[in-house]
Amino acid sequence: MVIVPASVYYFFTTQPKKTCVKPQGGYLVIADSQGFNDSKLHGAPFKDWPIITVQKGSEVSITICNDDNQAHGFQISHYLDSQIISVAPGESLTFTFVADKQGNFTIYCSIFCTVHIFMQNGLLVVR
Ligand SMILES: [Cu+2]
Repeated sequence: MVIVPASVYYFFTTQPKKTCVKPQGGYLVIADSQGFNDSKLHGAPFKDWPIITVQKGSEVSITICNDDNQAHGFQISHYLDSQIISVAPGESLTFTFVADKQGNFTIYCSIFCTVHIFMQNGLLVVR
């Protein structure tokens, strides 16, 4: 059973990766051996990547696609950290929430994986 955090009002179960597309007006995060959206190549863990910037009060849709051969967690502090969310290899997950709190929130993989260090410094910036 998936427990939906209060601020997340659409939360779809994982689907085969074929369905993995950028949500309209939203954001696509690819998890693979290079981290989240090639975060390893963008200086992780010393630099934040990916960085998703949104306006406070806006509706934010994120699809996380797991292109790796191992499961990855996907959490956003405050917004999505009340449960362990994991996406199996070859699956994707889409969720939508209202960015109701201003600030910087860490996007991170929350389960053990071999590229964990490259998946700890994503950033959601709510302005
Ligand atoms: Cu991971």
